This record gives sequence, C-alpha cells and structure tokens, in this order.
Amino acid sequence: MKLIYSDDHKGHKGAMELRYDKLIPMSENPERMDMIINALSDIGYNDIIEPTNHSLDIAYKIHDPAFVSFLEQAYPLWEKEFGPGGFATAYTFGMRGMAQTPNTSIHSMLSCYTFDVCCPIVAGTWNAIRSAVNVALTGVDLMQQGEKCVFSLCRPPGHHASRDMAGGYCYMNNAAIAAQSHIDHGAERVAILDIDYHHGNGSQAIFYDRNDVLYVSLHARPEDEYPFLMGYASEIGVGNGKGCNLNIPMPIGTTFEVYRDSLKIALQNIIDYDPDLIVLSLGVDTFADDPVGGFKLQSPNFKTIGNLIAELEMPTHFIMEGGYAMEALGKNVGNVVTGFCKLTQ
Ligand code: SP5
Ligand code: ZN
Repeated sequence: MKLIYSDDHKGHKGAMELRYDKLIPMSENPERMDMIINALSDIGYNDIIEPTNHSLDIAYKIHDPAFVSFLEQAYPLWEKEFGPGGFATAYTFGMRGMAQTPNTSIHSMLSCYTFDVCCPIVAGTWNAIRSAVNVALTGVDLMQQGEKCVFSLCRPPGHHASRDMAGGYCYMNNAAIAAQSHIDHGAERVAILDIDYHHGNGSQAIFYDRNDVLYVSLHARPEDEYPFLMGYASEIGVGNGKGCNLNIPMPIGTTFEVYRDSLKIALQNIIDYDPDLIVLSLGVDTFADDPVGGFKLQSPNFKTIGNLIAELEMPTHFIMEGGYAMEALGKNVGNVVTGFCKLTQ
C-alpha cells in the first residue's frame, strides 16, 4: 500500500490545549507522524509518495471559502496584536438564541469559525492544513491511476471540522474533501467509515443531507465523551440523506468484544449501501492506553479491525485521524494496515 506523506505538517506545533481544568501541551503533536512513518517502514511499508499541489476548488465544495480564508489569515492577524510565537484561540463561542453580529476582527472570526479550545492556530498551521488536503487529494489521484488502496497520512486530522467550523484538533476535513474528490472523479456512492474514538461531528454535518455519501461512525457516546452534543444513534440524516448516517455510540470502557460486534454492524450497513469505495477515517485513539480516549482495545485488536474491513473487498482510501498513545501509536496503525493487507508481520 502506497503512503502519501509530507513533512509540511511539522510547523503545526507548540500550542497548548485546555484539558478540563488543566492547560497541557497539545496531544496532537508532530511526533505522532514520526511514530507512524517509522513503524510502517519497519514492517515494509516504505513506498512514500510526496503530495502534489492541488487547487482548493474541491475543498470549496466542502468548506465555506470565507472559513478557509479565515484559517489562512488567522495567525498573521493574531501576531499583529500579540507578537510572534503564540497561538490564536477563541475567547467566546456561538451564543445560541442571542442575535449575533460577527465582524472582521480576529477575535470575532475565531469566535465564529471555531467551536472549542482544541484548535489553536500557530505560525505553521495553515501550511500544515493546506498540505494535509494535498495529501488527501493525492491519494484520490493514485486510486484514479489504479491503486486499490492508499494511505493518506494527513496531519492535522479532519473529521471534527464542518463546513465552516474548526475544532477537536481539526481544521479542514481531509476525509470529506477526499470523498468529494472521489465523487467528482466518477464515484456514484462513497462510504466514510470513521473508527476514530471520537464522533466525527464535522463529517456527519457535511454529508447529513446527502445520499451520495454514507457516513458510519463507531465512537464513544456523547453522554461520556467529546464532542458531547452529537453522535447519538438517533441521528440518521435528513432529506435526501435520511438513512445515510449511522452512529454506533458505545460507553467509556468498551472492550473489543463489544466493539467488534459494532464494527460488524457498521460493515454490513456499508455492504447494503453498495459504495464504489470506502474512505476510512482511521483513528487509533480507541487503544486502551490512549491518553485522550477511554475504550479498552489492545494492539492485536487493530489487526482484526483491518481484517474485517478487508473482507469487504472494496477499494479503500485510508485517511489518518486521531491516536495519541505515543509508544503504541505506530504499532496500532501498522496493525490496521497489515490486517487489511493480509500480510504477516
Ligand atoms: C481528531 C481527534 O481525535 N480529536 C479529538 C479531540 C478531543 N479533544 C478533547 C478531549 C476530551 C478529553 N477526554 C479525556 C479523556 C481522558 N481519559
Ligand atoms: Zn479522536
């Protein structure tokens, strides 16, 4: 399986995040990619393709151009007020039920275009976001050229980002942009299978009223976990998209025995939808020792996950999302890949 990767993400680093009542270094750091690349290389996956530059035309079908331009402008505007070296972050968020009038100040834009305190913008953030989109779109190109499965090693991740809001370490929605590009290249139906520990609220919202993209997510239930307001099983889509959104929420502490049954339900729904391909939003923060997650999956379980997805025998576009247990991150991602490719380690 070819990997698509660029070092451009490395400048997106150094910010802090609020974890309940503590300010901590961001769990979503550049070293994550080193761990993944090194582990994949160790098990024989070292065919790394540099992304090619793509225009933002397809991204603008997924994201509001004004939001994208905010992402580009945010750090320079912030720096004008606070000087270099810091990170832009919002002070207030949308005020439901209160008439609001956004303006063009950086603070107003941050309030308007972000939904939490987990999407800081540093000097290198825009370059990383832009590159992650290229990494996703280059994966689509390779599949167009005949690859059955490719792995876009996107960073920052994307599944929490909606049409016009960043959050949860995510800025632009790489998986959604990839899905749109597959459709623009002729796919009639795409299934997004999101196995990150967190609900992909952005991906769900983007495709909620569409029937050409099935969104299926396994995640920690909103009663227990971020993003706390979405991800219920009752969210099934609207209008044309009714029946094309499937959430399988599970409680904190879920073990692989339960998780595997949920995955089988998710996969059966994908089979029934009969997509041309799968976009796999791959997060391994379901791992037992993940500092951000709360499920109980063990490293070998990720190989089984790869096996089960491979049984669908569908073209599959892997897109990297979350996973923060640094020591095991590479092994866990490698296990999904080897399980999928039916190679032995
Ligand atoms: C892409 C991705 O995985 N984003 C996740 C963003 C979640 N950030 C908030 C974390 C909520 C804290 N949960 C702590 C559980 C401790 N076991
Ligand atoms: Zn996650």
